[in-house]
Amino acid sequence: MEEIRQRSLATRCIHAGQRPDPVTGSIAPPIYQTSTFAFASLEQGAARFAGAETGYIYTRLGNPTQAALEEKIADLEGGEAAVAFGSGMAAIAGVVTALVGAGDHILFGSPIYGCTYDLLMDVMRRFGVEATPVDAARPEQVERAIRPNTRLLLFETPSNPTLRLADIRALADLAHRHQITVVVDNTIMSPYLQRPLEHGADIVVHSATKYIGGHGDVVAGLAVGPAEIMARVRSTTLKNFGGIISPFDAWLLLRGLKTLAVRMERHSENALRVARYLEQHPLVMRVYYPGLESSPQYELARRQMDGFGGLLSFELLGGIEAGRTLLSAVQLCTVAVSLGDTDTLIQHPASMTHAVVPAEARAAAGISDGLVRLSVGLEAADDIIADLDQALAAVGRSQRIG
Ligand code: LCS
Repeated sequence: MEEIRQRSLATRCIHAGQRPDPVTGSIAPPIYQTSTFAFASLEQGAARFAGAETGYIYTRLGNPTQAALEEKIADLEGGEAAVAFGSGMAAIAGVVTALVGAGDHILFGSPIYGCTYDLLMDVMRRFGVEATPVDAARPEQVERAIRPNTRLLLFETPSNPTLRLADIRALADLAHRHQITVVVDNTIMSPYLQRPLEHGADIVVHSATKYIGGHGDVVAGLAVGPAEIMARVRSTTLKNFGGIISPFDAWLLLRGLKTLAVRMERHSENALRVARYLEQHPLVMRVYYPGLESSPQYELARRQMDGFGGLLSFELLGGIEAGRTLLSAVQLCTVAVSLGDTDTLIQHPASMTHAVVPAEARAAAGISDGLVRLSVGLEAADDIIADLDQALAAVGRSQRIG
């Protein structure tokens, strides 16, 4: 498939990893909804288990629909190989546990998705692995936190939920000077808007539940990186923890990826309009969106990303009470966690996605109790803005009454 990599990303979203089914000519990939595969002979079964012959054995060890998805995402991220998982957390846990062991140390960018924080600070600790949060936007702080046993640097850029950016190139250069593997969670951008491997990262992970699926109907995860590391992930943690993706969910992601380019362009366009609307609203103190010229990280965003994406967050005047009123007053926006869906979703990180992070750690990461997160969907931007406008008017009325 080398020549497909010469084509533009929008074309590759549609064509990468795809060839007509050799038996029927079906263009859409078949869903190989099977748990196991027949061997032609005892010898063939033994040869497949021994690795002497390639071919499928059992769906936890590999399946053609999963393989088609892995080939496509490896192409889009510009990596050698990929492994698909049953959720973003399975992908993160699968990569982390394949690469570290008792006595090792992990650095991670803060803020980070709540369950990733919990995995690193609680579960990994119980297996003898220490983890330290750092501000990945400050490479000098990251370098100071490196220990002789640091093996992994894991961060999101932009981060969930404050959209803080990290300079992937700068962090990869410094981590590699210390033989540290760099893992970037690219969930909030998708490969259409950012490809961390091009900036020196070693491994990319995704909650494919978000923009890659794109329609809010599947939970899945992906990891992309060097073939040797991905083979290790597949033959250790994927195989033995068993957090695989189902063939049907792999197919849903293949379907979602076909429209990734047009969706990300529309998400970005809508989110920029919403961010500009919120920025001028008297009840909004601060908007976090890397596409605003007023963002302190605007230059880095332009250098590292091909667009600004669909996620933003904001602080309301009046803190948590104002947030409660806003979330009760929206009509078109749905109060729900997750992000990257066609539908606009609004949520309150301190009580929802990041409730598992201790209050002091949330405060240190800049997640205030008044922060509201908005995943801007694909509806008409005017309708999203009109809904926020009427909900903010309700906040204004409640404050005058209060
Ligand atoms: N990484 C990021 C950046 C995420 O936002 C999430 C989920 C995950 C990993 C985990 O992926 P999952 O296992 O859910 O597929 N983020 C969520 C959020 O912000 N709201 O609900 C889930």
